[in-house]
Amino acid sequence: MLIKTRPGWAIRESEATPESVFLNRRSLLGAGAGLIASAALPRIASAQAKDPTADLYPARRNEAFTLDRPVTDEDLAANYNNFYEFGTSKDVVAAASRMPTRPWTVAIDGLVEKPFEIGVDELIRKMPLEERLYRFRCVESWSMAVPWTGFPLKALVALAKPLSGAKYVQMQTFMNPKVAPGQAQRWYPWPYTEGLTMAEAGNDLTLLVTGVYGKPLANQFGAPIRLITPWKYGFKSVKSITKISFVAERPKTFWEGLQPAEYGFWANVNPAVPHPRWTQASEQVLGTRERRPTLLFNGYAEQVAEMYKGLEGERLYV
Ligand SMILES: Nc1nc2c(c(=O)[nH]1)N[C@H]1C(S)=C(S)[C@@H](COP(=O)(O)O)O[C@H]1N2
Ligand SMILES: [Mo]
Repeated sequence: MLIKTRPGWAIRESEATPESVFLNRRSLLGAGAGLIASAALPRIASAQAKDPTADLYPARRNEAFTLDRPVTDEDLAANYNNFYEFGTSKDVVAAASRMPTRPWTVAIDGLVEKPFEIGVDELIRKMPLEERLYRFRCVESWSMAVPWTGFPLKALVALAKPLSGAKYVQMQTFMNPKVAPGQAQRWYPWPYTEGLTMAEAGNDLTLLVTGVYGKPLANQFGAPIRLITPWKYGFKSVKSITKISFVAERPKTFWEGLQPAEYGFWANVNPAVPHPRWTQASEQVLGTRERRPTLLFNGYAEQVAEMYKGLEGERLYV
């Protein structure tokens, strides 16, 4: 993601280049990039086969969630990631593969009946896993269509038994600069933090995701568990979650902490509200030459618009 007041050290060529030019150059390099991708695959594939929950995949697809476009090629989606803990380029596969994802516990704390920690495998086996096809829209204005596997966040909320004072759910990524070199860069407000209102956390669309493309999550996608809120810009979808806290106050999120004028708490997709430095009216569909008009709430208005009634004074689309 681009930050406005970035000093020289923050600029990388891929960021300094307009996205469309970068993508085209990438597809021109197609053959070479493909070789790199397939050379990386066997190791990733075997790591996923060893995943203690591998037997749960592929999960049953919930046919209620349909797409208006083809699913993005797996090779492309798995090699074009934002995961700043492992660098600011889209190529984080190798660095992220060094992240140990077991044992992994998720702490549930804050305003709940009784705080607890749960091993991620126990959690995954308790929860109703299903596959859903969702559109995914990054604030940088590229988009994908992805078959995620996971369970509704509301199932975890039920398990957590929040108290009535809980108004928001805060979710955080692990903190370990030895594993994640990006976290040694102190000017970022680590650990990566995101949040939702209780209403958003309880929405049917809101998923905790543990798999993709019919397999457990590969590390670069945010293994072993990450959020997906398909009507919001991708930066809300926090990866590699270790802590879920029920809180009374709106959490300060990672990107908000870095650049509040450009990235806010709500981050709902809206083609009519430009980013301060680029339009959000259309999106580059990854893997194609197509620019498509962006849809309000990324096409999920029917399921989510109701939640924002009465909040018109908020910056809902930044
Ligand atoms: N912990 C963490 N979560 C993160 C990010 C990150 O840098 N660190 N990047 C976000 C952004 S900007 C996007 S677009 C999505 C990318 O998800 P993907 O790589 O699975 O496509 O992850 C989001 N979650
Ligand atoms: Mo993003």
